[in-house]
Amino acid sequence: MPEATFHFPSDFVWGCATAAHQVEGHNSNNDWWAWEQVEDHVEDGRRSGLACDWWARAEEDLARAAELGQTGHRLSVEWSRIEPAEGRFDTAALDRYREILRAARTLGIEPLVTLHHFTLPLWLAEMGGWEHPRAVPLFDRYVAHVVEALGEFCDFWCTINEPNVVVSLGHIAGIFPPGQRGFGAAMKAGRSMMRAHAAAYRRIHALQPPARVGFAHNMRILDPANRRSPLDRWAAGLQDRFFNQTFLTAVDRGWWQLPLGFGPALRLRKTLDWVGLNYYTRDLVAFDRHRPEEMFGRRSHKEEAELLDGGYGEFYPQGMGRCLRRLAPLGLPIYITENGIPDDDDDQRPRYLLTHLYQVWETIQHNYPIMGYYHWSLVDNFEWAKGWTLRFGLIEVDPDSQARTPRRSAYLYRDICRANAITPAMIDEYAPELRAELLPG
Ligand code: IFM
Repeated sequence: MPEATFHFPSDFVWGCATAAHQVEGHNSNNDWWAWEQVEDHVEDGRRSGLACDWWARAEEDLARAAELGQTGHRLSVEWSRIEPAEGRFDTAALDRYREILRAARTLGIEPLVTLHHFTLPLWLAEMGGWEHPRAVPLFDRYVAHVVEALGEFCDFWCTINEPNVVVSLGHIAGIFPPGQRGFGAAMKAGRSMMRAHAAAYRRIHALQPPARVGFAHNMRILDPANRRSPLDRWAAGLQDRFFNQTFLTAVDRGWWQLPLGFGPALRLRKTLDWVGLNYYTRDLVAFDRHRPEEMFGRRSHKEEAELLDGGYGEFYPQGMGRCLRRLAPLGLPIYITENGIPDDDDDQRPRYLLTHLYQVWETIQHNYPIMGYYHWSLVDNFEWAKGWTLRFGLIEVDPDSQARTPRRSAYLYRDICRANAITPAMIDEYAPELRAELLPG
């Protein structure tokens, strides 16, 4: 009997994801650039600097992606370049994005454009960022300019990347700008981001009726450290509801539902054509009454668990399937808008790719509408508060020399994209230790 080959649907999109501030270089007019200049804000003390020099060389890396068999690319546009001062729009910046998107199309790559990926223009950050009462109309106006300028090359939009991460790390943990530590402001910022999402959704459809608009939601598996402990289950449930559910409930039901109760109804329903999943890892949560600021939960991992580099979490492919199944009741097409691993020496990534994509394939067999997969990331890039310590690229980048070296998993991913399948030969070549798990019998 021939061995199983795991085929994906014929119109499945294969690509990678990047974000403007992490790859473009010299985005010096936003809140992240200002944040990086302060000692101790970035782990290795290094800054985004020239990043991957995409403002000059995006096309070169997109050509590499096309050679590697990719048919889609998720990138973001930088608000602070497009609107460097309130109400002043820079047509040269928009023209540069037009050039990049045109090049992607010419290479056979369909762009998915994110309108906000973590960074705010400095002028808006100085006014109070997402908490400012005019943040939503200002975002709406910026989105209108982008769609008018780029709509010729793009009708596939992601409004906001990971609002739950912005709120958790920027407004509660204080390790991303604006560096706050408190729930009140966090809830206000989160609500404002979801209202901005809804305004953008409506604006884009008004300007470009056939557009497909969604947002990218980061989901992390948060399981109780001890399933038999009611307190661990309670703390894990609380963290899970806040991180994984609040923002989904907002767009699904229109409720801004706080972790311990209900918030106001917002006009958010029916503002998604698709939903994006950014999945990476899992944590275990134990009750800790000394951590009210972390919803009484302490994160850990099992001693025997395989961990990812730099304390990024646990190698946990089943989480991909669990998150996809959790998104299914929304009844929307699902794209995996990010999934990847920090792995400088590429010793885990081939296995990570194969096991996570196997989960995607398996979920598709149950008729879940999963339409595409964007690996994070095409190239190593500036990893926010972790600086250059975490390397997520299929292609290694030396930020000093700008030299590119594809890692072995770039070729594995190429083979998967070209075959639109995972084959036994790929498993044998790139991760033979998975044979028993993926090809039993
Ligand atoms: O690099 C980030 C990206 O900007 C948002 N999602 C998670 C990635 C890896 O940490």
